[in-house]
Amino acid sequence: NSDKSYSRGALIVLEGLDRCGKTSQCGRLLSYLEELGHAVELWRFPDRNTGVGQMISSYLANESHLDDHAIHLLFSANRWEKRSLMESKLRSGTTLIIDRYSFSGVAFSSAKGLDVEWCKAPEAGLLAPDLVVYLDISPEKAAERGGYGGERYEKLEFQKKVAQSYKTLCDATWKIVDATLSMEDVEKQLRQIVMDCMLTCQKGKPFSELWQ
Ligand code: 2DT
Repeated sequence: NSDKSYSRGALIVLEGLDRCGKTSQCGRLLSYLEELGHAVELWRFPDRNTGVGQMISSYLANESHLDDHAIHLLFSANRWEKRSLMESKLRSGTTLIIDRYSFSGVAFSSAKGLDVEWCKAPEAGLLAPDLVVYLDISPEKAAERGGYGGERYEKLEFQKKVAQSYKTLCDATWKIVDATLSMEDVEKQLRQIVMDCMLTCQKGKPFSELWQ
């Protein structure tokens, strides 16, 4: 039993507002860990490649309309369809870097006015991350970076609400990194935090599930 969890991979989640630099940092982290010879994969949610993911993608592109509850459950289903693969990867020693997870699910849907507890319920039983890094930037600063695409949620007024929702979700276990620092400084901090977490997991930290 303890043998199995020995040297398992780490489940690392990056969260933050649109334009916080999350996706670039995920890519940089992936290259760094690969160069060090670690088994590592970069995943993202929504995973637009599955059937459910395609429904989500067309919703985000404003090509379809769905009830707020219905789309929330699709985002959750999109994580559930990857759950068993996620667990087997981690058990086999692969570290997963995940660009958005259940916290995005709850932050974005509750920003629309859905009840937080209702939003959390379908996430219960998914694997809990070993590390959540929040790349912290104000919605105003993020908007100044430009490059909001045309997707449904990429508007300053809505991002302000999402920022509030993230604040209520954030707990003492989250690592907050100042996303307004230079790319290099953010990267440096991220590497340190991630290496610490990977070491803990290698030593046999048990898996746990959302949502406690
Ligand atoms: P990107 O593909 O640009 O990251 O944005 N979202 C994401 C939700 O509303 N619920 C979720 O569960 C997840 C994972 C955040 C996708 C958009 O979808 C939002 C931005």
